[in-house]
Amino acid sequence: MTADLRAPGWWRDAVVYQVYPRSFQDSDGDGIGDLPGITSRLDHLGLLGVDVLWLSPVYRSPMDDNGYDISDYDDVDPLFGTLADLDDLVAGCHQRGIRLVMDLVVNHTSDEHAWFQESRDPASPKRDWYWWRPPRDGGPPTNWESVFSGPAWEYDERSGEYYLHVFSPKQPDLNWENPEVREAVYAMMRRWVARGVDGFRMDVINLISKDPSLPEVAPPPGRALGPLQGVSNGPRLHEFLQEMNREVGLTEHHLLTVGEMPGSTVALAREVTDPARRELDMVFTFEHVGLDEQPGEGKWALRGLPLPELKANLAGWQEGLADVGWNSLYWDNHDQPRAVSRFGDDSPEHRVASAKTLATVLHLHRGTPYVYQGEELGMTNAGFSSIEEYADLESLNLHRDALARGLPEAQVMRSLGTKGRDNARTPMQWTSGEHGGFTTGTPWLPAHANRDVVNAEAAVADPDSVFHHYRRLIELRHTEPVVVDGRFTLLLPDHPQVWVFTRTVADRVLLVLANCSSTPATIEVGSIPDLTGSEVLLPTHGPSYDLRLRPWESRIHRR
Ligand code: TEU
Repeated sequence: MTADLRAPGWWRDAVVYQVYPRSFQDSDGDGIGDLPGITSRLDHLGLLGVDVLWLSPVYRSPMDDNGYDISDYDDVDPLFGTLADLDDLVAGCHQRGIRLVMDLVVNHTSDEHAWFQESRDPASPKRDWYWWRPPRDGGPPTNWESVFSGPAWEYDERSGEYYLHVFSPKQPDLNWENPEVREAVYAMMRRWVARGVDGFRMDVINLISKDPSLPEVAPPPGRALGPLQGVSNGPRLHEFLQEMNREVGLTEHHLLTVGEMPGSTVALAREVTDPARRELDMVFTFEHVGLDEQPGEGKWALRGLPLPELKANLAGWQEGLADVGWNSLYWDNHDQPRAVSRFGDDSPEHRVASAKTLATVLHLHRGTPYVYQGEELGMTNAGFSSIEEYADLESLNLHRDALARGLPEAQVMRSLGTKGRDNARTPMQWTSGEHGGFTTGTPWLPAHANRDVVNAEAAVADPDSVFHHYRRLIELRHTEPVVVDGRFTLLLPDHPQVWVFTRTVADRVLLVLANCSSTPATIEVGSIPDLTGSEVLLPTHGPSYDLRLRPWESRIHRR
């Protein structure tokens, strides 16, 4: 555990663990995870050695989007517990030296939030808190599409106007052009800081500034307009982030800030995370999780992912943020499929080694790594075969709309099985028992059948498990400064199977060798630095200096 977690830049050698409350641990038998459940499992995080817990939303919510639609920012939803339960969780974390980061969803509220309820009245002083616009040619004001299918505008009978919702109609977008909106958000954030939280993960934060002229966005030829075009990275983004930082005291209080920024580039991230500008500490890029889709066709248009493209993408971010700014590192979260099923090989033969190797590669990059619950066990995609098994509104809407457009159901189910968000949301697998020990009731999503093999109890008991590999990687970050600071250099960029790179500070060098494929791979002698005299760390297949790597074999050489 790092010594002083609230010193400036403390998050540089930290590892963050994301908890999706609905799926982590149920304590009252209603089949839905809750805050007392999370608190009861904190020893798991302590054993893993993580420094920060990022808590996905637990605020009051109608749960249209599982809590990313907030109706009261100052209260906990009864489904998850009470404010007192949240205080207990914060205290339980702090006792273990773990910091707690809240999810902050302020691009939009729920349509059931009091602000929006008032805003529905055209005469209300809060009318301008959201994006209300008259119809254009009898239809929506612009051709913008919602991320969750259909137009991004919803018609309101009462006023005869439309309101903007980039996500579901139950998630109206706040109008950040209005200074009262911004002050209300900052005041709420200050209340959470006063309550003892250690930072914020900011949901789609680059969407808070939109082009107020609401430009028409032309659909790319031959396909529907993609979501997020015209609504992100607006002209006042930096101004709003700097104002938020100043008004809440984000830098001053050494709070961790990570902004989710779909559609951001290295150049934008470099500006946003430049400490001198006082905006955010780091951002979540979407570039590497978009490489397995047909370019420009959206997340459901599947495509194989050539390893050189993935390596080049991460290397580009490493280089772009080498001198200024900071990276966040992730494979997984509650919106993405499981890493081992997506980038690895989740077959019984290769699951363990591929989960370890993916972890080694990610955690040895420069930046702050994020571990999504269950990733440390090598949990796999849900394996659903019928639409009835899905719960996520994005998946259900897609299924309905794609079938209506005439897409073959088999193709739609393949897309959902590969990319659907419920893949990451099945209950955490604690034991091999009923529902994986997640609940004594009926879980809101079924626990995966592979819980008899993939579960925390078995993983903790087995020193060769994926869990202990993650634990050692986290320990290595805390004890080996090169992991935190070392300059990154990608080697063999075009090799289709192996991921090889070095991290260097002065004469201290770490060389990472990883076969990211399910067949043996060979590295040519002379194409990488000499391994003689190096010490082998965290090998997946036992210490070795051989340049023929077994499927998913990886190791770190230290000199
Ligand atoms: O996600 C924003 C986002 O753009 C994507 O992750 C998106 O949900 C996904 O790619 C859809 O295909 C954030 C949250 O992480 C997500 O859970 C919420 O649904 C969304 O914002 C709205 O709050």
